[in-house]
Amino acid sequence: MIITHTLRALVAALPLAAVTLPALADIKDYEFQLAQSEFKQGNGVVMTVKLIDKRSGKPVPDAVIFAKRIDMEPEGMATMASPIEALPASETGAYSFRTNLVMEGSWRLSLGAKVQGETGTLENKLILKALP
Ligand SMILES: [Cu+2]
Repeated sequence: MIITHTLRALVAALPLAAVTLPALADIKDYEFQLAQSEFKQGNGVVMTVKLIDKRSGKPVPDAVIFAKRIDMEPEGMATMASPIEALPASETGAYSFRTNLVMEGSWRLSLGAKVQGETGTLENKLILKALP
């Protein structure tokens, strides 16, 4: 009987307990940020982004970047894309890529990622510049 009563009390308390838990993270709490946004135009450009938890400002490691694209959409040339390859991480929460900025001007880096422990997909578009 005591056990039954305890269980009943626990079950009754569950909805309240759920309400008082800290708010769960949302995929919108995360953001990719460019470590640097200006590069010398040319081949072999290495770009680094940091994945930041906006609530804490801390870098987030081990994201799975399943989509990446760089193109000149900001210059009205969305179809002008360049090859882009992932490089090993240089530090925790940092993600690096090598590309060929074949033309001076503004480029758009589009990333799609899964964050460990979060549902949903993070999609960010970052603007960078290729300078002469
Ligand atoms: Cu172009």
